[in-house]
Amino acid sequence: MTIQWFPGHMAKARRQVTEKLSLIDIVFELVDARIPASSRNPMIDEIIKNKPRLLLLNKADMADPKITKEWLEYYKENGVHALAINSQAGNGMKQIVSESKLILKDKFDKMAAKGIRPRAIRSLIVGIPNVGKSTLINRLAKKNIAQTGDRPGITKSQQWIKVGKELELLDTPGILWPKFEDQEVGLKLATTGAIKDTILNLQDIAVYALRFLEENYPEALKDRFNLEEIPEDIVSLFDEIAKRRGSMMSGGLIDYDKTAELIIREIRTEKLGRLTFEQP
Ligand SMILES: Nc1nc2c(ncn2[C@@H]2O[C@H](COP(=O)(O)OP(=O)(O)O)[C@@H](O)[C@H]2O)c(=O)[nH]1
Ligand SMILES: [Mg+2]
Repeated sequence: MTIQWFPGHMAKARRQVTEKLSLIDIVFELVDARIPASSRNPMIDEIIKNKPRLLLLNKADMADPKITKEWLEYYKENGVHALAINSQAGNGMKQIVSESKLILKDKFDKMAAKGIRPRAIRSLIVGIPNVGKSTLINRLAKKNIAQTGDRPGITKSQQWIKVGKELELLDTPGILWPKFEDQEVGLKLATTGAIKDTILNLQDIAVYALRFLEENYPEALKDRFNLEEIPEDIVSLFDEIAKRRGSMMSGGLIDYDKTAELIIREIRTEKLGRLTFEQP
C-alpha cells in the first residue's frame, strides 16, 4: 500500500464518506492512540458536519496508558465522546455500543415518542489507512469480513453488519487521508507505521524518533540499546546503537540505513514499550 493522495483522490474519498452519511446515525472516527491528533483527517469536521460522532483511540495497547488517560480527559472537557480501544484483542467493544446508545438517546427517544418502531443504531467507521478499520469491523462482526493488513480489499456492494441487536455497521469503512503538509505530522505517521517508509527518508524518521525518545522516554532508549548515557549528538547515538547491534558495512563503517530501519522496526514492534508521540 502506497498512499499517494492527490486532490482527485481526496475528493473521491470525501464524496464516498459524504454519500454514506445519509444512511447512518453515528460516525465512529478511528484514530491511532499513539498519535491521536496526527492520525486524524484535517477536514473531518467539515466532512462529517454535525453528524453524531464517537472518537475511537485504537491500538491503545501500544500507547502510553498515562497519556491515553490525559487525552480522554481532554476530550471529555471539550465535549468530545471518546473511548480507548484495542480492536485486535477486542477490548472496548461493549463500550462502543453503550456509548453510542448514550449519544443517540435523545434522537431515539424522540423517534419513539412519534411512534416510530425502535431499530438498531446505524454506524460507519471512518479513518486514515492502517488505523485498524478492518480489524475493528471484523471484531464487531465477530467474523472475518474485511481484509486486514496490506492486502487490497475486494470491492463489493456494501452491506449492514449486525453487532448484537442494537447496532448495525456498514461493512465498508470510509477511508480518509492524513495530513501531509506538516513535516512533523508526516514523521509521526511514519514512525508509527501509518504511512510507508518510502514516502520519507528512513534516516530522517529514525532521527526524529530518537530525538523524541531522548526527550520523552530516555530510560526506554537506554534500556533497549544498553546505553549508560545517551550521547549528546545524534550521530554518536546512531553509532552507539549500530555498534551494539552490529549494523556495520564491510570495513567497519556504520550502515546508517540499516540502523535506522532497526530503530524504527523496534519502535513499531513495541520493543521500547508503549509509546505515545503527542500530548493533548
Ligand atoms: N496492536 C494493535 N494492532 C492493531 C489494532 N488494530 C489493528 N491493528 C493492526 O494494525 C494493522 C492495520 O489494521 P487494518 O485493520 O488492516 O487497518 P485499516 O487499513 O484501517 O483497515 C494490522 O496489522 C492490524 O493487525 C489494535 O487495536 N492493536
Ligand atoms: Mg482495511
